[in-house]
Amino acid sequence: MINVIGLGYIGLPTALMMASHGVEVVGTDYNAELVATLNHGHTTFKEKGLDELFRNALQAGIRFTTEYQKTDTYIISVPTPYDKFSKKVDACYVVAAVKSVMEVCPKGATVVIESTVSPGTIDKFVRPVIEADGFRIGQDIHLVHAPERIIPGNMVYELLHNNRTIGADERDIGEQVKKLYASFCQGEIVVTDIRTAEMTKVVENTFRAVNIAFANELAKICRHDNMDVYEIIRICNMHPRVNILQPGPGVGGHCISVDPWFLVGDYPSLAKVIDESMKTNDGMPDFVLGRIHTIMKEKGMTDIGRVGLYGLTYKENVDDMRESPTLQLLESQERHLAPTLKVYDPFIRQDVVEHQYHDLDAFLADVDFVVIMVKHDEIRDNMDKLAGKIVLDCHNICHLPGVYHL
Ligand code: SAJ
Repeated sequence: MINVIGLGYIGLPTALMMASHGVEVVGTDYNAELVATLNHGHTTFKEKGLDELFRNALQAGIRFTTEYQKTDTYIISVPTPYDKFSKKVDACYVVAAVKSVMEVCPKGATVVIESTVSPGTIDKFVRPVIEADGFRIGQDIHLVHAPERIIPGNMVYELLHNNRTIGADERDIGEQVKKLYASFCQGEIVVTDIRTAEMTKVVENTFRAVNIAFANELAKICRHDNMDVYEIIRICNMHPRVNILQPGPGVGGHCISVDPWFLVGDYPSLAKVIDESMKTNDGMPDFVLGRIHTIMKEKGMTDIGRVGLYGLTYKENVDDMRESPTLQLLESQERHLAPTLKVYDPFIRQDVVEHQYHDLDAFLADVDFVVIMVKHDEIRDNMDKLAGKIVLDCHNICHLPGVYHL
C-alpha cells in the first residue's frame, strides 16, 4: 500500500493515477475539510480529465484520511514555499510530513519526496530529522526524491506521458520506486542520485523562467522602437536552433516564478543571469501598468475605474491564482493609491478582490478599456464582444483593429 501525503495540485492526481492503475493507495492530508470534500465524491480543483480519473480511482478503492498510515512506501507531496527575503526554500512542510511518517512507519520503509526542493535540501533538512529520531538512513529508512514535472492545464496527460527522474542514493531502492511509477508512467524513467534529481527539477523551471524573461526583455526593446516582437520571435523560431518563448504580463504559478529563486538564494554571487531574469519577469505587471497609463493618455481617457483586467489566475484555463500577475498588478496599483481597476475571471467564483465581476457581459458593460491579462478560452471565443473597446492584449490573441500590445 502507498500512502500519499499531501492531496493538492500534485499529490491528488498522482494518488488517483496510481490507484487507477491497480496500486492500493491511501491519500492523507492534514486539511480535514479537503479530505471531507474528497470523501463526499468531489475533487478540489478543476483540471482536464481529473473528474474521470477521480471516479476510476474511487472505483479502484482509493481512500482519503487525515491519518498517516502504517505502510512500507510513502510519497510526500506537500508545498515548499520560499522565503521572500532570503530567497531560500522553506522545507518546513516537508520536514513536518517526514516527522509524522517517522511516528508510524515500520523499519525499512521508503519515503519518496515529490515536492520540489532546492539542491541539498534533503541532506540539510530531511536527513537530520530522520537521524535525530534514531533511524539509520539506508537501513531503517530509505530516502528517494522523485520530483514531478506535470503542467497545470494538462496534468493528467502529462502524468501518463512525461519522462520522469528518480533520485536515490541506493540504486536498488531507486529501481524499486521506478517500478512503482512505471505502473502508470509511459515515459522514460531515469534513476540518478538525490542531489542530481533536486538540481534537475529546479534547473528545468529555471530554464523556462530565463527564456520567458528573454522574451519579456525583447518585448520591452521592441516597444521602445515600435517593432513587432511577436513577428520577430515567430521568424527567429523558424531557425532550427532557436526556440524563444512568448512575452506576457508576468510569470505566475508556484513553480516558474519561485523555484529559480532557490538558486539565487543559495548561489547569490554565481546565479546572475537567473537573478536578472527573475527581476525582469517580476517587473512585468508594473510594465503593463505603465502601458495602461500611456494608452489612457493617448486616448484622452481619465477614469481608471473604466479600465478592466480580464483574468485573475496565473495562466489560462486553470483556477489557480498563486503568484498571479493580475494580483501583483493590483497590489502595485494600490501602492500608488490609485483607484481600483475592475476585474473578472470565469474560473474564480469567490470574491477575492474589490470591483470583481462574475459575469463577462456585466464586466464588459462597465469598462471602456480591457486588458487581456490571461488568455482563457472564454475570451478567445468572445473576441467580438471587445469590438469598440480599447484593448491592451498582453498575449497577442486579439486581432481587432487598433488593439494595443505589450
Ligand atoms: N508564461 C509566459 N510565456 C510563455 C510561457 C509561460 O509568460 O511563453 C507564463 C505563464 O503565463 C505563467 C507562467 O509563465 O504565468 C508559468 O506557466 P507555465 O505554463 O510556463 O508553467 P507552470 O508553472 O504552470 O508549470 C511549470 C512546468 N515546468 C516547465 O515547463 C519547465 C511544469 O512542467 C512543472 O511541473 C511545473 O512548473 C512545476 O510544478 O514545477
